[in-house]
Amino acid sequence: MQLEKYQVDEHNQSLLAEHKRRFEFTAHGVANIEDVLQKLTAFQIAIPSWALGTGGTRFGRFAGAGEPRSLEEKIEDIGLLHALNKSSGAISLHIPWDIPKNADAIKILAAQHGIRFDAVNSNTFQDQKDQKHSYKFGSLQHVNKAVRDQAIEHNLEVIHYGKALGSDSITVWLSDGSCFPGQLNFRKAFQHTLDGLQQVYAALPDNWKMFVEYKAFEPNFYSMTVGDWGQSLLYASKLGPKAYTLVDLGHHLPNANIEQIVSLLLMEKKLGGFHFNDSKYGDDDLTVGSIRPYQLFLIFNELIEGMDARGMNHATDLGWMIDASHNVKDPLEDLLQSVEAIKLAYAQALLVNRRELEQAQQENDVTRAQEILQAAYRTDVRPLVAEARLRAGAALQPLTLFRKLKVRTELVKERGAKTVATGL
Ligand SMILES: [Mn+2]
Repeated sequence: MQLEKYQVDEHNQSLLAEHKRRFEFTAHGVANIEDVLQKLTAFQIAIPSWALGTGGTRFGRFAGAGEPRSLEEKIEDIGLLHALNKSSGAISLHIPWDIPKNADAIKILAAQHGIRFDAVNSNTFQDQKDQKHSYKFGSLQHVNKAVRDQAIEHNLEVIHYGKALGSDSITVWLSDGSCFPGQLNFRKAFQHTLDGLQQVYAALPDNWKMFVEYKAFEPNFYSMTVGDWGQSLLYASKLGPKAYTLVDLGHHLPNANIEQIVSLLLMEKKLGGFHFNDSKYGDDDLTVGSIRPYQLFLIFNELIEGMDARGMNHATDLGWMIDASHNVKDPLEDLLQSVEAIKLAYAQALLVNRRELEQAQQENDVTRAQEILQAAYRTDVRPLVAEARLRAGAALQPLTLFRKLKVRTELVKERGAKTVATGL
């Protein structure tokens, strides 16, 4: 299914008068409105190839209908999202779930939808069919060199596919760790992992980045070999200037101050990218902004503060990706909601009066500092995000249009009701 421009135009026309009223009301109070709109338009969020089908838990998976059956159909799905919101112009691929059989053809297809290839992701947390050695006891940390070599070889293969598609970064997330005290020699596990990452790093093309993603627990529950931002930073620092820490919002212990982590990583020039999702308990992979929207705003507040301090381009200097799993909602609807939540938090953070906040901090005026942040957070920025979409040729209300056009029904007609996408 492909969205036609006239369908978007008709939708926008029907909502235009009401939108204009709302936009003018909000825009009135924003001094740098054109700058804000320009930044919102430029800001694109990569959609993970593994999140276009229904996810599952370790207890079960209840597949949806009309799920994409191939990489081509996944790109088609992201093309639909991008046509609706003009904010999802990138895809993040997981190898080996989505190996491009014909890279040139895939590249052309993606370009037709205005989509580029963001970070490629390796997978040494599962055993693949016909794989010689098992990752049951880890991959790069493994006590057996043959297992480590196999994991390194896989990462090199991922870089190979990424190069063919025009990607410029690899995300390495390791499930390595231990479930019981005594199982692992922490120091040796770290050293093996570092050695493996160094070999992968050595194979990076000049313009590539390597993202080292950390996670506090799961699937290992006693120790994780890349368990927190300190360990990730340690690896990234030892690896070199092309290696960065990747922050996944769901990969912390409860109540971690993620905005502070972000601030300090930016200061150290070691924040590379982001995996957006939301959670109540752990790595819940829920819709972005569905549980803790204020935290998301505070994170964006630090991102903007830190990026501006270093003169970074908000849209291009960090990797912005969603990493979520959709177990009860339509994945495409969930992704539309997630992208919207990210842009709302970004827009709110762009409204923070930084000069006044700095002054309040200098004067230890705690009340004023809180008021400044919450004034931005409590602004209804939905009309600003909608206006940026309108100017980019997207729908004023992507989700409304998605439902009005019965996109999922169309996809079920094309693909069938019993399709299961590869992925989580
Ligand atoms: Mn992640």
